[in-house]
Amino acid sequence: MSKWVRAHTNIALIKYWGKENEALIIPKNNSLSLTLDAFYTDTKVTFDPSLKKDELILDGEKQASGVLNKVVTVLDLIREKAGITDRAHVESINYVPTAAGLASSASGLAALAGAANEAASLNLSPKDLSRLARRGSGSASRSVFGGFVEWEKGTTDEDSFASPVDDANWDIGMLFIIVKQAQKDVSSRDGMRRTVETSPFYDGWLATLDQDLSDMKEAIEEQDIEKVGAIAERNALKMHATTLGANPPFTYWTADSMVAMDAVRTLRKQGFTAYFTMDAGPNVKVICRQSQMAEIKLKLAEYFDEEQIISAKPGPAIHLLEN
Ligand code: 2P0
Repeated sequence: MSKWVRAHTNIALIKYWGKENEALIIPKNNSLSLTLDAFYTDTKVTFDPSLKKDELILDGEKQASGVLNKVVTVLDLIREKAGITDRAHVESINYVPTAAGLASSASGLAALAGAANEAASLNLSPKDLSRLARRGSGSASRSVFGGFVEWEKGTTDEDSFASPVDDANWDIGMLFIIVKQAQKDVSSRDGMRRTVETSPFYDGWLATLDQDLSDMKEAIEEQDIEKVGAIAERNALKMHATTLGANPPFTYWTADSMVAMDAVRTLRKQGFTAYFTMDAGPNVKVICRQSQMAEIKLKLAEYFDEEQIISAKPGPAIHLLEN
């Protein structure tokens, strides 16, 4: 039955960067993320025999069929499993502050997997939902769960999925610094492919990941936010270093990203718990204590407009909405 499903975005503290298998989206390494409450996607899928093609209405606007590749991939997998041949009408609403420039593939493809599962009455387990979301977008595999989540890379379609690590019900939060977009992004899909194929730094990145991951899990278990932040920050810097070695080289950093990273280092010198991470775009995310978030936000307002800074707390797993 058609039902609205909500999935929250997640930010990786140990990054996913590179695929072992492009078609199945099997990653080169395990990644670990925090699901957040502030950004999410609501989606409803309806299979409709009168449709000739799948269609997506995103925030009230019908999308061109050229941008539906990831959506059709997930719908085809559901159709195959359920023996459905009808095309689907997909309605989706992204709850991301206007002009935030935040990619929403993690929450978007997870919500789609959940909504398609409902529409096809497949009753998939969370694990199978994670595997399905992964086929749409790798990071979406992690948005099926709340709190801290690890995506186990696996080696096949069957054993590559995410699972919960910790509910994050402690004093941790994240501030998003939404910097102004300067130029067109290299998509994360193209960026990671180019890095794997051409960057001499890629092997160096992979070589340190097991250590980062086990240190991170230990830090989470100890609820040691200083340690969580420090590991996340250096993991992100290593990931971004690989892009500079690619051919042609590229970076997701802009001048404003550098200002934000520097502001976080200054906060740290002033005694705040604050560490940054960055993804395939210029925005900077600050790992901090929820209890210090208001004060840190004020400090960051010395560098950025207040509406560029958004607070987030740990968020829940994918779930059905009432109506
Ligand atoms: C992550 N990113 O772990 C990493 C860090 C960006 C930088 O996952 O090709 O949209 O659809 O699997 O999941 C963004 O990549 O890529 C991403 P595909 P996805 O969050």
